[in-house]
Amino acid sequence: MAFEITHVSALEILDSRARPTLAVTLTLADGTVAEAGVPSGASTGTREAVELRDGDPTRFGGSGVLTAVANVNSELNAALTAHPWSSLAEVDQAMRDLDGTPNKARLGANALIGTSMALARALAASTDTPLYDWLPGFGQAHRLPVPCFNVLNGGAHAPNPLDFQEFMICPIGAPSMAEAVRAGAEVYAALKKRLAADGHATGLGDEGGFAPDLAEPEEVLELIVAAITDAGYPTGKAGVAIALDPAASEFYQADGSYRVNGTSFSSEDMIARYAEMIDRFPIWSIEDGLGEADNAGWQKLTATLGEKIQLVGDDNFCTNPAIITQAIADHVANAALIKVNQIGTVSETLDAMRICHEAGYGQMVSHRSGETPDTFIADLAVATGCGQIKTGAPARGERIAKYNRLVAIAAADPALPFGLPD
Ligand code: 2PG
Ligand code: MG
Repeated sequence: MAFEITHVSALEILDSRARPTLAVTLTLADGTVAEAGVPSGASTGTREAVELRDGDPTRFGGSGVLTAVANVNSELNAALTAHPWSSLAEVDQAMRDLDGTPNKARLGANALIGTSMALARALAASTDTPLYDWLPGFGQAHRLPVPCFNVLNGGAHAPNPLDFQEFMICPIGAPSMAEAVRAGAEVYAALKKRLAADGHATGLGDEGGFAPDLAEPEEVLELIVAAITDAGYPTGKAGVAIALDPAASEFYQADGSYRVNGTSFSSEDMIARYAEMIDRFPIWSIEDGLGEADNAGWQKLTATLGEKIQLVGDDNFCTNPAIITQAIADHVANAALIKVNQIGTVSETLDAMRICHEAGYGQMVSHRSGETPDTFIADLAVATGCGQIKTGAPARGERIAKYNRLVAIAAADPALPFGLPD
């Protein structure tokens, strides 16, 4: 499939946290125009590809992205329009070569991922194919993913005393995409009622989940279980289960301890606490249960709980194929979080997912805490058949855009299966 790119340009736009990000527009020679909005994280892994920020304190407190925008408009536009191409992977590799650094620090992973996403979208549109059908998978059949709704926010995403970052409800037992989204919304509404009845604030954190002044994770889990029951759903994998992202790197201390609600815990203490939580609550998945620097702790965590639940690597994996390959060899985790901007091109994201698939590791496609209404990740989850996605609460436009896209895909293609892969 030879194709020509005639123009690539970028614009500095705002993300859902009022921070600048890029909108990239790409035009093919056949006239197809496609756009992509670039996500941006707050609890970032140290080995993520570099999000290029201007550092000019007179604009957006230094977080402007005009340099990355200029890199798209000048260097990337010149390189990508210079000659015909044969595949997305070829263009992604050419962008990496042009950047010339191991972590996309020169041109910016934000410049590259926006361009890569816009190109994938343009190529799909130019052949009149839905993006999820066009994206090259790796042998897993297309599948609608279980949506993991982050209904209660803490950590770096909310100004409350809660150290754990994300409490997600996952309607694994739902019969369809639409019913899963409905369950998410109904439990969310029930949780709001519970919180209000208990005198807690119902203001929202960055990902649309409630951000009450609660500090103990177990207290939150009790409320969520009550809300699932209030909404009339069974708890657990047959109905609505719970996933956690403590984002433990954020409360990992220099002395190797974890500080949760003012108390210090060793890695072993944290593992024991998770084991207790799993016994008490219908938790099926824990992401970043330990910090990215605590590889030995991660190995113990995996050996202790890896047969019982899904253990997802995020800050320690960074959607990086090489890092994930090493982690698989080290028996760290049994699943990876997949964030396109963590690695910086769509092709490398797909590589990371393929490596996980081949090793029997799960893959959870993910948004970032800073988002735009872009719905690329919804199609990515369906294309790869990974069976799971987290993209925030069933609230706030930039979050529900992804869930609504999944509902639309399900309606357009009723033969698509829903749920976790077998
Ligand atoms: C995470 C993400 C997304 P951020 O830790 O998994 O929920 O947060 O985008 O801030 O890294
Ligand atoms: Mg995470």
